[in-house]
Amino acid sequence: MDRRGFHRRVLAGGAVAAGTTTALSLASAGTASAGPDGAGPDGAMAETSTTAAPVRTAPAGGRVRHMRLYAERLPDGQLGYGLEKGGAAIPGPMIELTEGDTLHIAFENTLDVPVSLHVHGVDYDIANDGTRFSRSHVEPGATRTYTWRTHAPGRRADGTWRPGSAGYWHYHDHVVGGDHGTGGIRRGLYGPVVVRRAGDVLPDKQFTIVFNDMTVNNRPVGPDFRMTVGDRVEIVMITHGEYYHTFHVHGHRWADNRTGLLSGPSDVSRMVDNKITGPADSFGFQVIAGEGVGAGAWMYHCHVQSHSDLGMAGLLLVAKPDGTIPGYDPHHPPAAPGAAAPGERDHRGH
Ligand SMILES: [Cu+2]
Repeated sequence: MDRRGFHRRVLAGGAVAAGTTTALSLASAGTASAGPDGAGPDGAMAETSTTAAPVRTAPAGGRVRHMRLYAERLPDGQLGYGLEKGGAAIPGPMIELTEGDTLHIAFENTLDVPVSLHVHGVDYDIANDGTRFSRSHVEPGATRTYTWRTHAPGRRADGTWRPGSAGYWHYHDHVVGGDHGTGGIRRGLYGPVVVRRAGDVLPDKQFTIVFNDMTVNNRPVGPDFRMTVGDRVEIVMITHGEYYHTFHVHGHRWADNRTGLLSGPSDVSRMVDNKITGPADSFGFQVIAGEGVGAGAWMYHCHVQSHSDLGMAGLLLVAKPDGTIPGYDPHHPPAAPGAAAPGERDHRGH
């Protein structure tokens, strides 16, 4: 394949982002509540933050939810998961839960080969594993309901603690092209899962970035993502394929822990802006777009130099409230206002 360089991103297509996430939100719009621990006094972030309103937080878990999911062939021959027929994308839809939730997924295989749905991080029994070895795959034309459960941290009888399900996880095929789903993953059958703890801070916008072999979201050049200064932006980062990478973001950094956020001034989590990641790893974090640094075309990329040179790079297009991006010379027309791209979720309507 012709690996085009970053400067030729103009060929990536008219849409700004491919990887902006279509989504199923089970955490839906949370309820407003007090700010997170460690939030500064009013005005502490006034220089760049427009998020004066209290943060929204994840509601209590314990719900039983149902959804439909489809495996489909995309027009370009790649494969994708989608929430409706004709709606598949790469990455697949973001699935959000709160610890304690149960999710039943009626999964229909519209492909001409067997496919499955295998998830990381949450609770499932062997009948919901999504592999041939447990006969939990789905034949062409068939539908199977997978059940995922989640739980909050709890004390075991021996006094030790069982961790909760909260985390940035992912799902993928485990059947296409072999018993490990290597062909399915390579062609795009993967997507993000976010399990929150009740009370976790909810983002305004979400972006999913998947390093899959030498592509980003199965595109030879990384997609661009649009946001506005002050947006609370969540990035879910997943890696698949054959290689190790490092995920780097310009101008922003995060805590290398479960949420990417500090719990307070005494939280000793290490702050990073570059994180090594290998096949099937996933992590996520939230940043305030442009906080302390302002609007701009902020790069994200793999920091293995040959990988970024070959196209594993894109832009966080952080606009001023008036929509302008200082210093940005677009190589292609911006997407229509409000147009979301695969991998993006917008909770604020801009
Ligand atoms: Cu890389």
